[in-house]
Parts: sequence; structure tokens; C-alpha cells
Amino acid sequence: MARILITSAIPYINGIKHLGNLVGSQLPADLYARYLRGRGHEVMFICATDEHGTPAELAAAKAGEPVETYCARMHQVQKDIAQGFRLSFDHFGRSSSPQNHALTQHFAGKLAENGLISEVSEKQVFCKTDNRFLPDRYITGTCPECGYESARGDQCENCTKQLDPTDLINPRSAISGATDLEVRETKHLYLRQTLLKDRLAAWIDSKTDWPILTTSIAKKWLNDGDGLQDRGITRDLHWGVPVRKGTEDWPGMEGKVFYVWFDAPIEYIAATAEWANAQGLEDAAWQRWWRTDLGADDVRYVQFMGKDNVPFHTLSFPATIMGSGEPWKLVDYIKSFNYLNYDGGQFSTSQGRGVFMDQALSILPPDYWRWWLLSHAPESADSEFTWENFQASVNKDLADVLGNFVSRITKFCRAKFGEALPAGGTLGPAEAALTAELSTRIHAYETAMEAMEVRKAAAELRALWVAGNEYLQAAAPWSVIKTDADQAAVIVRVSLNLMRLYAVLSRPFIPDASAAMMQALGCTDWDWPDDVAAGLNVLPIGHEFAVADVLFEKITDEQRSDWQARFSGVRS
Ligand code: B3M
Ligand code: ZN
Repeated sequence: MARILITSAIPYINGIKHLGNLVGSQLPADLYARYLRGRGHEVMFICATDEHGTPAELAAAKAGEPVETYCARMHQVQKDIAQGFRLSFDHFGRSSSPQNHALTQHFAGKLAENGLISEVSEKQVFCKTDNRFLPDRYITGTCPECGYESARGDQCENCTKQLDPTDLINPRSAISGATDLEVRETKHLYLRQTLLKDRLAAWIDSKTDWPILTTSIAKKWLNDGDGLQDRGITRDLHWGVPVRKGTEDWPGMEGKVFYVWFDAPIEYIAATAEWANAQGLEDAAWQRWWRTDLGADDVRYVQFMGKDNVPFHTLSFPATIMGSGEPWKLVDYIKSFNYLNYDGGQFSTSQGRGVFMDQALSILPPDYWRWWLLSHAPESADSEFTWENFQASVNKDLADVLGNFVSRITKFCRAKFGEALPAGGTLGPAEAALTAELSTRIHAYETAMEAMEVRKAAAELRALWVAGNEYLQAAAPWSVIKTDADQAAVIVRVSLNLMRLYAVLSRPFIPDASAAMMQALGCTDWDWPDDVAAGLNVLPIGHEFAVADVLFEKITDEQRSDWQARFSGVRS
């Protein structure tokens, strides 16, 4: 049994995420966590809301609420939606937690002790119309790298370059559009990550098994001359973690907070501490996941994120960890994703284009979305959601292949033998061939899952469902029973046991359908089929079951075109 720590990029607090966000981090992380738990490993799966920064302040102001109230409310909203998608976090934390305040201040103090913080008196953009300093992402302008005209002051969405607002050409306030920006003097802390460049480079070079998407982005920003600059880690804002050196005041930094991107990844650790505290456990309970001197040396740590988050996770956060000089766990593997597009364009939170998580759940249960999103995950390239493709996948894979198998075998058994596994007959060559095929395919499924090849895993799972259908079709118990009831009984027993295997194997992808299959089978044995022959013999002769409700309803053409029209425009 291994111990695996899994974190998903933590979603910003303001607003509800769209399906592209979901498939880029939280959902594949959940797939992996569920798979590993299914194999009997010890898993700690962590996510949280990313609550600091100007977007939260502005959204709260717009909602007419104090920012603390707004964040508490939106945290609950996001938590409920995550539950709606069956995201099986061990803890869904909050970056505004006291634990994260303390840890963020602790890391800053250690970095200062180690000579990795400089105090820089700098000129910052102040907007007279808005009467405030403008945080980086609230200044827009043209990217100096690629020419994209709506680049934000912290990062260009188009080419992923990390930016400083003064790099932008033709800058303006993203809050008001005002161009009466002026530069004022203010003091900030900088993380001297350039001093860690060699260590970071050696570390990234040692990660030869990482996906190309991850290492190519990391190396680009590490080696492209100005990629790894020292970065400001404080801001002139009210809402955030107050700047302190550990538990002490930081002279000259009164009234300032840490930059949201400094405290957000630290929340992975803090959320694990929140988990332990919520369970009434000692600090040792979370430290054994994060401190290599306190038991985490045998933990494998895997992060999931969209490609735009890769620079912060391959450079800035590791710089914080390494620079602390303390034995904190560094990530072992970063699984990153490209973008999911929506029906001929892009998902857009600002324009409300596409399907958002709450809307998705309002029209169909979570398994339908989980299956489509995971089986079309944007791994090697961007992928696209279309309603036609969604309808076709659901109707074919879920309804025609898996759903049909389950309905056919349970109904046939009830009609001919009653609602219990029938006696009689012995396994023959067809069952031996099925067992051999399932063994090979389950092995391929496991290999894909362990490599986090999400699409491939989905394809292997589907192939397993197809194999069962083909067996049933060829064995044809509905014909055999006319001449040989014992032989028909064998086919039925094997098929009902196969249904249990499908519940176990499919659970990481479609947990509700798996639970429904198990419930219909009157079974609670979720053991992974390490031995397929034994796995096909778990439900004994005489074991009672009930015919399952329809597992998946087909999506009609009318529904498809209704939804297509409903989600084409702007979210109100
Ligand atoms: N909240 C950006 C995002 O949601 C940011 C991720 C933080 S991960 C520590 O894409
Ligand atoms: Zn750019």
C-alpha cells in the first residue's frame, strides 16, 4: 500500500467555474484519487477556494457584502457544487483560513532568514479615477511577448508569459477602463527566486517522467532569459494574509498583504492542516503528508492543473519550498491540461459563454458530465465540447453499451430464473476466453490510470464494457435456454458477476452509476479484481438481486437543440 497526496489547483472564490475549469484540474484529480483508493492505497485529496486578491474584493463590492461574508457564502456554494459532481476531496479548504495565515507568514519569515527576500521600493500603478493602487491583473494592455491586446498585468492568457504590469503596452484600468494611471512609490517584498535558479533547473531536469506539456512550460520560463525573475510577493490591499515575518511584525510593511499567488499554493499544506484540525487530530496527522522529516518521505505527491497554472507550480511555489530550508515535500508529478473549448469558441467566465458547473447539474446528473469530460480530456491538445458529440457519447457509451448490458442481463435473469443467481452448468471455453480478455484489458486500464492518461483509461474502460456485451451477444442465453438451461445459467452468473466488476472498475469515472449497480446487486464488496477469475465468482449461486432502474437515459435530439440554444448566449 502506497501513500499518495493529491492536490487540485484551487479555484478562485469569485463566481462558479465552467466545465473547462472542471476538466482541467478537479475532475481528473478526483478520478485519480478514486482509482487509487479503489486499489487500496492511502490517499489524501486536497482542494480549497482561493479567496484573496482583488477579484474577491471587487466581486464582494458588487454583491454589496463585506468580503469575509462574500467568501464564506461563495465557499459554501462551490463546496456544494463540488459535492454535486461527486468530487471526493478529503478536505475542501479556504485559503483565508487561520492555518494558511500562519503558514504563509511562516514561509515568508524563513525565506527572509535565508536571505531570499529583498525589500524593494518600487513604483506602482495608481489609478486616479479608481482612487487605488491597481493590482497586476487589473491592468490590461498589449502583451510585449506575443502582441495579445487583452493581456493582464500578471500573466498573458494567450502565451502564458508571467508579466509585470509595467511591461504592458498601452495599459489601462480593467476596473474602469480609465487611462489616468500614474506611478507612485511603495515598498514591497520580493522573492529572490533567481538565486534558486540552478536548484530549480536541476530539479526540473530530474523530472524525466513528467508530461511534455508540464516540462515544456516550466523550461520555457526558466530558460527564456527573463523567465525566472525575482517576484513581488506583497500587495497594497486590505484583503489577504497580513505581511508578517513568522509571528513578528515586519517593519515598514504595515497594512500590506501577501500576494494571492504567494499564499494560494501554501494553502495545499494549510488545507491539510485544516483537515486534521477539523477531525480533532494532532499536527502530526497532517505533517506526515508534508514534512519529509515527519513521515512524508514515502509520500508520492501529485498535482493537477490547467496549463496556465504551470509556471507558478514549477517555479514560484517550489522556490518557496526550497528556499524555506525546511524539509517540506516537493511535488513528485505535475499533470497539466490544455484548454477545453466550447462549441466553436472558448468557454469564457467573463462573457458567461459555455456551460457552468451549476447549470450542468441542473440539466443532467453528474455521471453524464464526468464521462464525457474525462473521456475527452484536453491532454495532448485543446479539445472541444459540442452538444452533438456529448449526445453521441452519452447515448452510445453509457446507454447503449454499459446501460444496455446491465438492463439486458438483469431482466433476462428475472424473466427466466427469478431475481437470484441460478444454479447449474460449468464454465466453458467462452468464459475462459472472456476471462483472458478481461485480464488483459484490466491490466491496460490500470496502466493508463497509473500513468494518469485519462482519455486512454476511458477508452480502456469502454473496451471492457464492449467485451461484456460481445460475450453476452455471442453466448446468447436467450437462445441457449431453449435447449440447455444449465448453460444459460452459467452465462447469467458470469454476466451478473461481470456487472459487479463493471461497478468496481467504473467507479472512478461514474460513481453514481456504480453505486446503483452495486445496490441492485445487493452487494457491498468493492474489492478490485486483481484476479479476474475470482472476481467473476464473487456473487454465489442463490445470491439475490433486483433489476436496476435505467442507468442512463438517452439524450434526445430535442433536448440537445434546446440546450444548445440555451447555453449559446450570455449567462445572466
Ligand atoms: N486560483 C487560478 C485558477 O483557478 C488559481 C489557481 C491557484 S492554485 C494554487 O486557475
Ligand atoms: Zn502574450
